[in-house]
Amino acid sequence: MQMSVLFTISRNKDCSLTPPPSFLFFNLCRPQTTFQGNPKLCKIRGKFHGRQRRSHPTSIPSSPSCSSEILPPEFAEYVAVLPVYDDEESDECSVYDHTKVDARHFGREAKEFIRRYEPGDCTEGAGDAKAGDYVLPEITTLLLVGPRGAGKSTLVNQITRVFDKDDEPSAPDRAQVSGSSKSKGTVFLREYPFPRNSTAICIYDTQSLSSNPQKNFKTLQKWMTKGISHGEIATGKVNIVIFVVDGVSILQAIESNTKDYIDILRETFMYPFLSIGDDKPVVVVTHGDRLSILQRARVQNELVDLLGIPVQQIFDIPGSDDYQTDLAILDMLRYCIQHAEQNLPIKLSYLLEVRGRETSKIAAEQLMALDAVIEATIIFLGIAILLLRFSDKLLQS
Ligand SMILES: Nc1nc2c(ncn2[C@@H]2O[C@H](COP(=O)(O)OP(=O)(O)O)[C@@H](O)[C@H]2O)c(=O)[nH]1
Ligand SMILES: [Mg+2]
Repeated sequence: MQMSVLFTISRNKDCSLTPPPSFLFFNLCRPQTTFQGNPKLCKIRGKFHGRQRRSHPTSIPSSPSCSSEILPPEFAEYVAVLPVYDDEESDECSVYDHTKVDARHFGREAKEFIRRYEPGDCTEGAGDAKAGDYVLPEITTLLLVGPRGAGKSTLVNQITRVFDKDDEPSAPDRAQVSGSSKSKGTVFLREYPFPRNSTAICIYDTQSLSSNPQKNFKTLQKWMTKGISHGEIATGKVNIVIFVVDGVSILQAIESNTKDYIDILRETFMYPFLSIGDDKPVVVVTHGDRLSILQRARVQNELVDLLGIPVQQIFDIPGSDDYQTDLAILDMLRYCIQHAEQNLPIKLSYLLEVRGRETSKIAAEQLMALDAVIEATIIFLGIAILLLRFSDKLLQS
């Protein structure tokens, strides 16, 4: 038996939490609930991934970085030391243990990151720009979009529960889930800050998309351009869209070759107003608890091909209440926050200041060049005068 340094968790310059290597391993083996740390299950997913060569690096694309500030203790470098066994069987066992430990730490850090989050936390350091140079939202707004029954309201309750587990374990669900004969599901837009008392981040549950894409586009365009509001609460701009789809329906549609369902889904997902900057919506696949591991992997890979997004932008979040699902939720939220901040607009005053600085730099360079020309001319004239005087004297003598 030997001892080995296993992983570090640190806050990156771009404000992302670096999942420990074994969490990446775990994360790439989505769906998390059943894949966690099990190399055999990862191999199953690998089979599908052979086809999917365009998957992007797991790290978030470079975002405006968060400066070289001294990190708060909870983001401080963490090093765990655990035993590693030599034989192959023990290796698997140890990878599993390590993955569990890694995942637990990642989960804690990610939860703490969201609890402490303030709009602008991840913007500092892009060029000279500071958080104050961006147009910061009062509250960062995530918008849930998806077909009826996809699980949008269930997801709101799951997100709330992840934080309620620490704060208020017996608190009731907030969003109305459809399915019971009494409930019509979500009828109006509803705002849900999370954690419940947050003033920094909220998620909007929406009425479901209809089977008429044109009608959907009209509503979506209104929400995305004019902002959304809940009752009399001030209207807010959407910072990122989460597209929720039911994995079971997708699989059924693929297997029965039901093109209509898939086409509407794709068309709606690709609707330009749902993209913010270059970011297409984040995808959450629900109902994984009703599918096998192979089927879940297949749904994810089909979505990669269908929607043209990297697998890291697709989160498998089944309606289960367990630690691995909580991790998947936290990972998805962290991704949403980072991407929302990357697309914040820069203030006009900052742009003018930068333009002014550039203009005066160019003017100074031009002046210096002019200065050099004048100096050269003076020297040339001086030499010419001296030569003329000299030749004059020669002629006189
Ligand atoms: N088994 C399972 N059921 C789910 C899941 N997500 C949602 N549901 C169920 O699907 C139905 C519709 O969910 P709801 O959240 O109201 O969908 P919405 O119309 O998109 O808001 C409800 O009966 C939920 O309990 C999931 O991941 N797994
Ligand atoms: Mg609903």
